[in-house]
Amino acid sequence: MDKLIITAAITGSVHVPTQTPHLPLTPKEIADESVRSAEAGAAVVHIHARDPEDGKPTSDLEVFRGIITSIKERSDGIICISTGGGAGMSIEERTKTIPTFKPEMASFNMGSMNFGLFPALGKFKEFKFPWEKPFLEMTRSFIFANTFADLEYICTIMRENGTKPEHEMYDVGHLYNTNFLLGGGLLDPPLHMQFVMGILGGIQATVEDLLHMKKTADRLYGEGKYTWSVIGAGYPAEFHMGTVATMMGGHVRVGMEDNVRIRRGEYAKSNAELVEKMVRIAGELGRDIATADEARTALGLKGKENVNF
Ligand code: KMH
Ligand code: ZN
Repeated sequence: MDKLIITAAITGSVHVPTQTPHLPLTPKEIADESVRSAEAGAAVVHIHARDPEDGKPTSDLEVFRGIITSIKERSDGIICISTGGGAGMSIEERTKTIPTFKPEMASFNMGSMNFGLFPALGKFKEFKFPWEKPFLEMTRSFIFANTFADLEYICTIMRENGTKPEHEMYDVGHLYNTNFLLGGGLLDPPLHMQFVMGILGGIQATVEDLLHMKKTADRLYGEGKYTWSVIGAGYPAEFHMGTVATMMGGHVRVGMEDNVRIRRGEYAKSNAELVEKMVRIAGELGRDIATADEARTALGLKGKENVNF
């Protein structure tokens, strides 16, 4: 089997600061956690930005610049920038990092969907920052919009800037949307996709659903003709899905964007701790871990020297 590519999704825009005291919020915290995760075995770090004052997801280019330049100075990990952004951001806000920084890799969300974060409201009486409660409440009526016009636009800017898309597939229909774009000549194979399992509004994190995603992708794109990774949202889904993907020859994403627990009832103290656990599981299953440069080759990336930061 190919070596396992581990992605660490460091902070995201799904969890609010109240959900764990360990969520990295400032550019320094996000960059430090990224460097430590890469040292622990992550070939890729997936980056969102947050307002340093209150941890609210932001699309501010200078905040992004601070994070990614600091990572690049200290690590050769692959930087995959989010174009999902945060709930309520426009498509322009979500994607302006691509022409600005020309990253090696960026996420690409493959369809519109409900994206419900509001069940977290029931778990807390008090919130650390005033924006958190209305943000979670708003997701009751939020549609994560990724229309065909948006998808075509993102295909164009990714291609223009030499950025490899990581296709986020939250449901089976997203596999078909992507195939439609591929058929229209808007994407360059081989594709790299990530099955996102367990978001409220998308397919759930069960082994049956993961197999269905994989079988459908094999039928559409050809077995072995694409690379794939998995996200399991929450605990224990992150490690359950990661274990199955490791056994099946896929790749894995872990990190506090998706899950804040290292084991039942215990917060992960860092993203590196989540990466270390995945490295241990892979070791027990006999799968070697890819370095960043091995992942660059496996994913066909343009290289760290060809970015604009
Ligand atoms: N937040 C995850 C469910 C993105 O940033 O573009 C998926 C994600 C999407 O990471
Ligand atoms: Zn993300």
